[in-house]
Order: sequence, then C-alpha cells, then structure tokens
Amino acid sequence: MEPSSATPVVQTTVRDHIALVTLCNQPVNALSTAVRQGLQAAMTQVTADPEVHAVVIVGSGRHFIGGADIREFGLPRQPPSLPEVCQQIESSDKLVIAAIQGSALGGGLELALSAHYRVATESARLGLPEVALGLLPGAGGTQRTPRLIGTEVALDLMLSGRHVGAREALRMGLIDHVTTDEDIVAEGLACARSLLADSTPVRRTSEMTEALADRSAQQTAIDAARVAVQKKRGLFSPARIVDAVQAALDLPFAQGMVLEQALFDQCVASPQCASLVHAFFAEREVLKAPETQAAQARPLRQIGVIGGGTMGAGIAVSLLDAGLRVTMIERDDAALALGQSRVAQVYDGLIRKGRLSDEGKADILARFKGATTYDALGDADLVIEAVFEDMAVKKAVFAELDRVCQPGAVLATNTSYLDINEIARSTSRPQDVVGLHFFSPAHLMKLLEIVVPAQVNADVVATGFALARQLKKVPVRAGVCDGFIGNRILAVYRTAADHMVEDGASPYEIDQMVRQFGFPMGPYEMSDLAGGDIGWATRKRRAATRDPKARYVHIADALCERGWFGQKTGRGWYRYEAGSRTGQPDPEVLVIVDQARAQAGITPRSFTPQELERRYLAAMVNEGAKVVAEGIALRPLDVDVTLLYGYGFPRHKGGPMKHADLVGLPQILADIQAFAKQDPLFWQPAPLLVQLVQEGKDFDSLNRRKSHA
Ligand code: T1G
Repeated sequence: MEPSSATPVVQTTVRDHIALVTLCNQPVNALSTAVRQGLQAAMTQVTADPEVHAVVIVGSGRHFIGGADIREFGLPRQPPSLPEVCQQIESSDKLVIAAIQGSALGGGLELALSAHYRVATESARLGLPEVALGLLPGAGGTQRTPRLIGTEVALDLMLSGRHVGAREALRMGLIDHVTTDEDIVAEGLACARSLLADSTPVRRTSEMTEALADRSAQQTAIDAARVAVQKKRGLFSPARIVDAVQAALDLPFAQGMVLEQALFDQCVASPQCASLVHAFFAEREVLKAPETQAAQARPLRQIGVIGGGTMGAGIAVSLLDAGLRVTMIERDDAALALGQSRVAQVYDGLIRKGRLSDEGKADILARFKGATTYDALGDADLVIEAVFEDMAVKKAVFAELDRVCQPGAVLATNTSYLDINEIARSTSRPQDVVGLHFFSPAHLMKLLEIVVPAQVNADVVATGFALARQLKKVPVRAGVCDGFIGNRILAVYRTAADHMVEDGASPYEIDQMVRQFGFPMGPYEMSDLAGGDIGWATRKRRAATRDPKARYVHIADALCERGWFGQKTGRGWYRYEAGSRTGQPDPEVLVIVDQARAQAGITPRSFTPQELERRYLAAMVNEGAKVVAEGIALRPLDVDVTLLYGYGFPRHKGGPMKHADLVGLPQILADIQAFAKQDPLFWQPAPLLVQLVQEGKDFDSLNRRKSHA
C-alpha cells in the first residue's frame, strides 16, 4: 500500500504562512507507520518554523483518512503511536485545521478531533467504525469525542459504527464548517486565513468540559448504552467502548487515555477482532477474481428477467433499485400480471413504511415493462432466467434467448444447482452463458454467486461482478457443481444435524446451539422459514445418485409426507399460531423422531452443546475444504464470504474457514477423525485439511498465496 520510496507519504508545503500537510498514501491515506512518522516529522518542522502561523492537514485523493492501517494489526507496533501523533497535533500552539473530503473514519476522525478546527466538504463521511472490526477508537476517540459532543451522541457513533454525512456531523458539533466547494485544499487554506485574521486561539478538544457539564444526563446516556450493549450477544468490544466513555466522564483526560489503551489492547487480542478484520478484507478480496483482473465488463443498461415468480420478481426489484431498465417475460398475461404485482408490492411496502413516495414508485416502475414474447428482449444487454428448476424448461428458455438476443448479450441463469455447462452447451453461444445465483429474497440478500461454466468468456464473468457492484451485492466466484459453494456446504452440515437428531439430539437443542453460536436461526427454524418442501424436492432429486451405503435420515421426509412444510403450512419442525412467525417446539415431531430412531435401530444418546457445535462446524469446514480443493471456491475466504452473506454465519466469527483457523485445524481434523469411527463414509476428512495439518499451515495461508498469485 506504501507508494515507492520516491514519493513521501506526508508532504508539507508552506503558502502565506500556512503549512499544508498532505497525506499521500493511496487509496485511503491509512495511518500506516510511515504516515505516522511523516506526520510527526511534519508537525515538528512546522511548529518550529517561525514563518508558519497555522497548519492545514489534508488527505490527497478521494479520502481524508480511512483510519489506522488495518493491515498493520497484529504486527509489532512501530513508533510513534497514533495517540502520540494526535497528542502532538493537539498540543501545537499554532492553529491546526483538519480539512476533510471523502472519508474521515476511525483513527482518521480521531486525528481530526485532535486538530483545533475541522472543515469538511458537503459529501464527506465521518465515523468511528472500529466496533465493526471488534475494536474501539484507540487514539483518543473515546476520550475526545464525548468532550466535544457529549456521551449520548458519541456512544451512538461508536456503538453503531455508522458513517454520518457532513451536515449531520456539523449538527452534532463534530465539525465546525461544511463547504459546498469540493476543493478541500482551497477551503482548508481559506478557513485557516480567516481564523488567523480573527486571531482565533487554539482550541484543544481534550480540555473541553461543556458537553459533559450535565453529569447526570451524561451518566444516564452511559447507563442506557450499557443496557443496550447487553443485547449485543457475544460481542466483545461494545461493552469496552462504554467502559472507556465512562472514563471520559469520570477521569482526567490523561488517565482516560491510559484506560482507553488498555481496553483497546484487550480488543485487538480478541479472536473477534481477527475474525472481523478477516471479514473486512475477505469481502474485498472476493472481488479480485481472475476474470475481473483480466477483462472489462460489458455495458449494462437494458436487462431482461425471465419469470415473475418469487425469485424473478426479487431480481427485477434489485435491478430496478440499481437504476436499470428491466423487461420481465412471462408465459402469459395472467402470469405476467402476477409477476408485476409482486414487484409493485415491494414498493407499496416501502410507501407504507414512509421510505418511498408514490412519485418515487412511479419513477421506478417507469423503467419496468413486461411482455409475453421473447422478441421484447432484442435490445437486452443481459438476460437473467429465473424459471422453474427443470433442465428441459431451462433449455427451452435459452433456445429462445439464443434466437432473439443481440450478439454480445450476456445470458444468465439463476439456477441454484442445475448443470450450467449443459445449459450453455445447448446454445450457439456458450461463451456468453454464466450463472448468477441470487438468494431469496433477491432484493434483500447481499450474496450473489457468480457461477463460471467451462466455456464462458472472461468479460462475461467480469460483467457479473460489475452487476453485483451496481446492485450493491457481494459477489463470490463459484465453479459448477451441485449446489455451487453455499448450497453444497449447507447440504452437508444440515445432514450432520439430521444425523445428530436421529442419534438422540433434539432438533430444538440444535437450533438453540446454532443461535448461541451467533446465527440468526438454526437449521430447523431455517427449514420452516424457507419451506420444508424445497429440501424435500432436493432430496428426491438426489435420491438417484445418492450412495446406497450412505446413511439417510427419514425424519424430514416424514414431516413433509404429512404436509408439514413449516411457516407456510402452520407447522413443520415447529408449530406456528395463526399469523405468528415464532415457532413452538412440537411434541408430535419428537414422537416422529423417536419412531425414526426405533426404525433405524438407534438407541438415542445425549449430546452436550459443545459436541453439537463441533460436529455442525466440522461438517461445514470439511466440505468447505473439499470445495476449495476442487476449485469450486477460489480460496477459503470465498467460502467464508459465502456463508457470511448467504447463510447467516456470524460475522464476529469470520466464517467457517476462519473459525477453523482460530480453533486450530489439528483440533478440527481430530474431531472429524473421531466422528469417522462411527460413520467413516460421511466423515471422510478432506485431503486438503489433512495436508494443511501435516504442513502445519492454516486456511489463511491459502488466502494469502492465492490473493498474491
Ligand atoms: N487500512 C488498510 N487498508 C484499508 C483501510 C484501512 N483502514 N481502509 C481501506 N483499505 C483498503 C481496502 O482493503 C482496499 O484494498 C482499498 O483500501 C480500498 O478500500 C486507532 C484502530 C474508507 C470507506 O474501519 O470503510 O482506525 O482491496 O474498496 O469503497 O481507532 O475502505 O484495493 O487492496 O473499501 O472507496 C477504522 C475502513 C480502522 C474504515 C473507502 N477504519 N475502510 O471505501 O474503498 S481501525 C475503518 C472503509 C482504527 C483507531 C482504529 C472503506 C472506505 P484493496 P475500499 P471504498
């Protein structure tokens, strides 16, 4: 990230007695060791220079400062520390102005708070998002922010991690002036000149007392925050943020800084920080697929969607929300009207919530049209097929697309498991066929699997990634196999859960364990939400190719044979009162479970929550390793991002592969080898896992190797 040695990362120029200190560490001017050393040297130079009457600190490029350099976390600390640099800036006897454009986040905002005045452009974004990395503001943010804006707003910023716009920051008192002119250097210098002209004194945030004057109000806000963080189950840093802000109210600044540092060090050492930092970089690394490095995306303006069912309608909304023009194709007028009403209902819902106006809805739907003939797609740049999951039906659709679409149009299928190579081969342009696997509800779920068949052109894959960025989705490149990355791994850990149920565990204690681990819901609650009939259809489809020696649990089928599909039928694994989405454990289900055990000749046994967790995660990790080894996923981090954004894996655990690294691969392998004693067919250790353990390596070693290849 550091520019070549030629261009210093901090540059100082003096104009009319004003020193302009510019950070030049693209792309986000992260406060790396070199930048901190450069700032320290610059401040020493300008405060000693009698010609300098004021200092303006500015970032070059799109951003002021994106924070401390996250890539340096975990590395030995190099002086000066960021708190020291901030202290040097604040204690300057010459006015220091922070001139902010783009992002001022984390350590970047803390540095600005140590300056005496802050000016920002209209489009600037400010925030203390350290909590999203399992941290707290560790360069004075927990001590200076409350002194400037009070504990309530300061805690909101630090506990939410949200980025606020310049106008809101001005209302909060975080900054002093918003410029409409985006030339931040000129605005910063102008601000310095006017402050000098008014003989404005330096103003040190650490010495401010006004915002904390009403102690009981400040304490009330802290107490409320302490209650709120108790709800953030399992998260490490939020409570420590509250402790640090309590110190800002109770202790002198210097003592508060000592406590802040101690709490910061605790957070850095927590596995949650490692997991959240991993997630931060992983969701950026997934964008770097070979095809996106090698090819330019094709332009996307006019998009076709085949099918107005739940997925087709959700995909259409996602495209419309991104400002694209959409044509929905359905087999007849009735089906088309249903598809169009599904789309309209989403916007009606937003209007009811006051998040969209009737005019807004009309503007959006003005870009949405429907047809019952494929000829309407002659000018489409991309067509996404979302029809019934049947190969013959898919091929018929692609034959029509092959007939009507213009050369260079991208033909995509939203299938969640069918062989995309076979679909591509059925057209005259397999090089233009790709898989775009959305997750339901498609306009809300962030994950988009970009499935890469054998004959596809790189620019078609790159177009899929570009579409994902336009739709604000997180794309993951996946190879072609049954279930791609996500559903393939889901099938395995769900099977592990079913085995545990048949062996004696209750489906309800498994769901509880999974929620305890941090997922929003367990596999049986998830099945009831999605509909048990979907899994049932998958099991029936796979019956033909299932290994006859493989263990098969019939419990889920028994529920489906009774029509107990879940929320949509009022009962599944749970019972649902009319209108309720909260299920109650169902004793009749446990009777069916006992009958299945008896039929299988199994004497049930008890499981500790720990064993349930180890088996559930081991199944996920083991299949994840196979998916990576087969190249279905490029790297372990692609598996992590898939599970984080598509399957509710708790972000503060980093994803299954990161979790496995933190637990230790030898432990995971030992567990699998122990489980294999009872079921060697299901628990075959992934050769990649065995190899990494033998080599004393972890999954992250593969992330690093492949990312730098
Ligand atoms: N450190 C290192 N690398 C960073 C970085 C950072 N703080 N921020 C971004 N990058 C890299 C990123 O990985 C990517 O790399 C490239 O820059 C562009 O990022 C003491 C300890 C600023 C809003 O949490 O939210 O300060 O993939 O694609 O969409 O209290 O980056 O190109 O190789 O996201 O324009 C607190 C993190 C740190 C903000 C820009 N700061 N960054 O978004 O670009 S902790 C944050 C962002 C801290 C102190 C504590 C966003 C952005 P590559 P990008 P973008």
